[in-house]
Amino acid sequence: QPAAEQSAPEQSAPEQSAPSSRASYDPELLAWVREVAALTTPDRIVFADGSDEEWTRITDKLVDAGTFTRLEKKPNSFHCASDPTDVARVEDRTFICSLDEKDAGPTNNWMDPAEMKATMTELYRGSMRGRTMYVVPFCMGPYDAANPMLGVEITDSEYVVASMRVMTRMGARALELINGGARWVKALHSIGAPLEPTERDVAWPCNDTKYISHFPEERMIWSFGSGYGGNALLGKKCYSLRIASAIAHDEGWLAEHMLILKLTSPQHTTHYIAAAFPSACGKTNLAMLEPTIPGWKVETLGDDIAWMKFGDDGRLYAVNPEYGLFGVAPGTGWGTNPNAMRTIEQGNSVFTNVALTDDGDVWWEGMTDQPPAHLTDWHGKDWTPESETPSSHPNSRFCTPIAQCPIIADEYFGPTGVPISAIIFGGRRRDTIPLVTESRDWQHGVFMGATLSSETTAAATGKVGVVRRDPMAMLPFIGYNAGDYFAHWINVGKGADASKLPKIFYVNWFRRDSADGSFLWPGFGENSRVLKWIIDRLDGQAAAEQTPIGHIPAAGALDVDGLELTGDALAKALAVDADEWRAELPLIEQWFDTIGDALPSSLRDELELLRQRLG
Ligand code: GTP
Ligand code: SPV
Ligand code: MN
Repeated sequence: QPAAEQSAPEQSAPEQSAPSSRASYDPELLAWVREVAALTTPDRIVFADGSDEEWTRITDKLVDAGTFTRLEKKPNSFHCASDPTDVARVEDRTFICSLDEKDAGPTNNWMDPAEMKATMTELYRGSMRGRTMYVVPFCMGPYDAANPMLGVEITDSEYVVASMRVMTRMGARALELINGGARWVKALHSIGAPLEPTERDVAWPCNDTKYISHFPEERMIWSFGSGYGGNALLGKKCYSLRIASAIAHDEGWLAEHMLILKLTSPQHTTHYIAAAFPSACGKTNLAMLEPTIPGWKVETLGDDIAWMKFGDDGRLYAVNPEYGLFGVAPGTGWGTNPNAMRTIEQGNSVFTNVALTDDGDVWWEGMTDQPPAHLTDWHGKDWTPESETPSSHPNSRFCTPIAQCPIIADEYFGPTGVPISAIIFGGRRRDTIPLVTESRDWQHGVFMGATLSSETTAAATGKVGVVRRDPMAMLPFIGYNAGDYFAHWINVGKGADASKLPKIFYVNWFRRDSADGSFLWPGFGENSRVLKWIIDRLDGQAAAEQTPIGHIPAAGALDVDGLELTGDALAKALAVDADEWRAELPLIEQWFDTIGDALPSSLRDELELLRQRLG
């Protein structure tokens, strides 16, 4: 007897969690659940309903298993330490399995879909033995969107079920929409750690062999071997960026690695801004910024992903498909990001790979000026301020409901999204890139995005601090050919009324003084000064200086009232050094060469124009 038939109804504990009879299930869902169960041979199948009772059951189970430690100091919150080898996205194990290799493009790993399925089928065979298989229906973005973006993740990880409940709209309502005939994405996940009857489980089961595979034509995801966020919470990067970017390309919209914020001036004019920075380069911080300039207000709509579509009025509207925040912990503190601290203080959160305090709270580098005298570090070892290694992994994360953010904008809860006035690209560069630059026009802005460069961070495995091109902060997330992606961006501009398009800017909070290596710009709340200049530019209120790379704030145009900057730090932060930029030209050329034939000729033209302007 097929496993699903045997156990699905009676195992899904609360009665309202699953449809009352099998007949009302979407037939494709039921067939897929049966097929996966037959392959992975779990002991039990549970349909997740997203209820509070289920959360309690799952988190209790994780506490019993030693995976979670319940926090004394934050309500309904948990500490979790992963296996030390399973702490970040694995870009070298991430694949776009398009039918034709050229559709994956030169920036993605590719494998023939049939070959990938054959390989992974053998990995999945029996991979859920001794475990529970959860069927997790979810919706990215509002349920009442014109076309709700549904998915079902099958997983054998309780950590994933708990995290999906925080990060997505998950459970009974999503299942109802699916059973009602809405389209949905299949997302299969196994940690790849079958349990023998006598075997004791480890706190963080995973597998050394990892695959994060995407089948863009089938709108399907297969993930194996990892329990970490971006590898395992398949609604996030896999669906909302890699698969969604392929859908967006087909349908004429944009799925981007962007925060969304609402900015209100002292005169009560409001603007919505979207900003793309690579992983661990400041999106969450900018999204919740507390302005240091009087009278300005920021409200949050999203901190990682934006889906942008044209409205009937010709403007580009952005929606955040996520329901939670999966933020970088280190560096998050009352001084840098008080709104993130207020969000997590309310509880209902999971903290992974941070340190545990002796009184049952979490701590990480940068949370407070003075570290506690004693901690249990993310390896479970004693830690004191004298310890030589950090208490928390540099990519440790808090996972918390976005609705708890004290400055969440009301518009977050609406179905249509918000009209974007400005798009900001940014990277982490110690030199060359000025604090802020305004593009000359849409095409030049796309050139800025397409040539964006940034130092690698701990958000992905591999070397940290290496400068690489990270176009639109999407290098690891474009679900198809990067050249076609650039052409799509150009076309989005061509098809629109130019006066209604967002203006494009490029920022760099991370430029350093070559003399002592310190940051030239204080960042965080002070970034409101840059946002103000950007908004004033849109309204024709701020002065700019033309440079070969675009417009930068004219002398005195950036509001630095009350800001104490040492010496010529501001001038250095804003400087356009022609020699540094001439050194950048061959690197951009090389990058464009790797993109090959699919690169739009207009981007080559932009490079040529830049070369000419630099002289
Ligand atoms: P992902 O969640 O990986 O996509 O990262 P993110 O882009 O949301 O980055 P986040 O805001 O979490 O910031 C990453 C790191 O950069 C943290 O350690 C921050 O403290 C630091 N950071 C953020 N903004 C600034 C800034 O303006 N200046 C400086 N110097 N550091 C910053
Ligand atoms: C990122 O790496 O850009 C993140 C965290 O936002 S993850 O969920 O791992 O993708
Ligand atoms: Mn991210």
